[in-house]
Amino acid sequence: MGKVRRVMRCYNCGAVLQSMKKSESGFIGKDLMVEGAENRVLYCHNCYEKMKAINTGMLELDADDDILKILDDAVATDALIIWVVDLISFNGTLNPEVVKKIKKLKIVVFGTKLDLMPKHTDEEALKQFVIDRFKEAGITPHSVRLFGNTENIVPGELLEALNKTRQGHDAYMIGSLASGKTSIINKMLKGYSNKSKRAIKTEYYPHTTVKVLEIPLSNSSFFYELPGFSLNTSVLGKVEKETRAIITPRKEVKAEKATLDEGEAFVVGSLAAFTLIEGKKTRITFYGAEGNEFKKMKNEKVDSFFRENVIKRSLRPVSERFFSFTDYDLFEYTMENDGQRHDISITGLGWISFEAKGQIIRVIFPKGAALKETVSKIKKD
Ligand SMILES: Nc1nc2c(ncn2[C@@H]2O[C@H](COP(=O)(O)OP(=O)(O)OP(=O)(O)O)[C@@H](O)[C@H]2O)c(=O)[nH]1
Ligand SMILES: [Mg+2]
Repeated sequence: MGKVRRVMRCYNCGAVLQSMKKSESGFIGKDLMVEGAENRVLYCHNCYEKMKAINTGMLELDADDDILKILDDAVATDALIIWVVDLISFNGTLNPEVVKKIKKLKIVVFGTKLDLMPKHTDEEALKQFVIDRFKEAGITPHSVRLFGNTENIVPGELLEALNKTRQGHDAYMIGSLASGKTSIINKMLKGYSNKSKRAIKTEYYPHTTVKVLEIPLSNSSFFYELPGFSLNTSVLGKVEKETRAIITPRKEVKAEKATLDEGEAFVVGSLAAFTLIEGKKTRITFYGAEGNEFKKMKNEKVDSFFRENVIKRSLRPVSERFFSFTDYDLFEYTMENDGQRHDISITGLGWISFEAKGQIIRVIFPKGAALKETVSKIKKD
């Protein structure tokens, strides 16, 4: 009798997988077609490269060409850059094209929404985490400062610090949509009096179609707030308004603890699942908005649960845009065995934190959102 073998397809594009010709569709390295591979999720080389690029932040800038154009002026005048990042979810938002353009300039980083981070957050460690992410992206920040809604800033202090750092040069404030730029400017303006002949105004920036807030700092230097970068690598930019309201933290993020046995998945509404594919019992903590709801289930139930939950809506958050398995990305991390706490974060939704012990963790999440694994943002549980 002849031998039969299951023919496998790429999980993303459906091409029949083959290890013979790299130039043809469905190519996959021989080393991945090992015994047991039929029980794993496999991508062809092309799809894998494409997705890896998306998830390591190599996304094309959508409609942000105008921002790049404005930044040309910042580069030409050796301006100071103030890069505002939302501490809750900035992984995957450090756009490589922006980085490439401005990395030679002096860059100050402001981290916002500190009040939404867990109370036991170690601020110094968090600052270091921010510095490390910027360094990874190719930028060494001049300084990092963290802000929250609850703190009081002495009027004039921010402006004084800005003037000292910019040394007569213009300053450009950049950051993702809703990262908190305007909120910081409002704090900064508390100590501001306009001594120039120009007014504060919001105007179309020359030769672009975007409006920029312009604040005169002297007769010859200005502060600009640029429009926010699009949230195209964040779940926030991919779901409906009602769903966005559920996954946006309004107060301190909630820590949800769970213990996973091998083969168990921790599901966040119909938007994400973290599965312990291989490894010893693992305690995880999920950090995210209070509106999220969770469930533990067997790994093989996840796909059908997502589909049904979009109709039943028994577990929030739910998005009409995500229900079939083709709407999600699927990645597996083989963790280090360093005994340190690590995070896997889905930009705009939240992150899990756990001790790395060589586990294999599978993550299902909205297609196109950034996924990132790092050492923990907050060291303690
Ligand atoms: N809890 C908290 N909320 C903040 C903080 N900073 C900003 N926000 C909120 O985040 C949202 C966006 O803030 P903005 O200051 O408008 O953000 P932006 O970067 O100017 O947004 P765009 O100009 O649209 O790109 C608002 O709802 C703010 O109230 C913060 O430190 N803590
Ligand atoms: Mg703004």
